[in-house]
Amino acid sequence: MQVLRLLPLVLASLVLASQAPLAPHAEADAVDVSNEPWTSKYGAQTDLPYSGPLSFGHMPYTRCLEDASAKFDIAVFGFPFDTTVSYRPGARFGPFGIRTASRWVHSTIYPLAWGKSPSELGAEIIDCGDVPLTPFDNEKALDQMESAYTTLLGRPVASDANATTITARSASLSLDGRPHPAIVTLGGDHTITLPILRSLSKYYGKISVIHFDSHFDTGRMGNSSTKYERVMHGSYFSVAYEEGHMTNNSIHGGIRQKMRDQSTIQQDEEVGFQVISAEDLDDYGLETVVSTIRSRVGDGPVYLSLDIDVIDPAFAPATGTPEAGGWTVREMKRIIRGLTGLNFVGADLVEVAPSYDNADVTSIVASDLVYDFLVMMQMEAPPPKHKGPLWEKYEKKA
Ligand SMILES: [Mn+2]
Repeated sequence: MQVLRLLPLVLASLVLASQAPLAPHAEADAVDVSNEPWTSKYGAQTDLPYSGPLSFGHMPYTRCLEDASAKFDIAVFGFPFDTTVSYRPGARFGPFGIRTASRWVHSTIYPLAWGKSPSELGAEIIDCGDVPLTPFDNEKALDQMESAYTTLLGRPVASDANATTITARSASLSLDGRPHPAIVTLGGDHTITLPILRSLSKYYGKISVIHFDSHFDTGRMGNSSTKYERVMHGSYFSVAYEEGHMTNNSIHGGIRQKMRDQSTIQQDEEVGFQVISAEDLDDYGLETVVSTIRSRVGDGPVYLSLDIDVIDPAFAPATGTPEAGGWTVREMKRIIRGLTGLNFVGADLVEVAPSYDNADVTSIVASDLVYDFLVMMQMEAPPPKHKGPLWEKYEKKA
């Protein structure tokens, strides 16, 4: 048996030995590629939008937990975790799905609405890869997420404290007065926000949360629950609040879940939230929604958490607990633009479960919203309106 098992290795070494005199590639350093057929004719081996290794928006990819050589001000970080969901599983494939769709949102190009791309606003942004989270033990996985997040938060930033909006903001808000990287996390089910808030509060104290979701996520599990049954993707905010990581100034947007009774709202208020419902956007308009969110969270450290199910399932069906009657992608993007300039210290986009998708539509939406986060977190104020013929006619002052 032993011999049979070793046979392929023996054969391979025989092949290698017989080729040894013919293998000049040990001297690859000496090869001048400029004279080779490809480079002399076509130049660099560039990646096309649909080719190359998988990183968010074609940004540099480093496994940051094991390699501290690449410095960054903002990191994209994957938490492939979905073992605390109440309905459809599959969000462990969210980081993969979002990165795959992000091939088209290259970080060096920009839309009219922003006028700037993520990579031209000063901050060094890289994709730090995914955290290898156990799918077999939630207590351990939560600790792995907190350890990984705290590791990146503790890394020195790439830019001087005053050189970029993101580092200046971090230095002014952090308890130690030093700038710390901002992390945009790709979920994962929504429970990932709990270890993130545990980690952030160590660096910034209590955090106010802007939470876009069709669900409150401030539920409480019953008294017969075990310690880790209490932590699931509809209860983690209550756990985070009770542990002291959150202020009393958090706010939800896009809520439309069905409730049993008013105790849901009461419990929600007890852990520091106000509610902007999905329909409030129709009744009060975009500007009022934005100004209400801005004044609610104020000047302290703010965390942005977006469950893709805040978007109507017509646009984002691939998620664990879809709810009809949500915001459009364009409405969501405009609200996010309106929040520019708040003191964001981190953000996540969660609950993308690509196996329920059609034509990658949900992952495309998610990757575009992450792109928006990367611009929004770097700018000081919402971008002005597009100055086209409509602006000329209706807004331009004589
Ligand atoms: Mn939700």
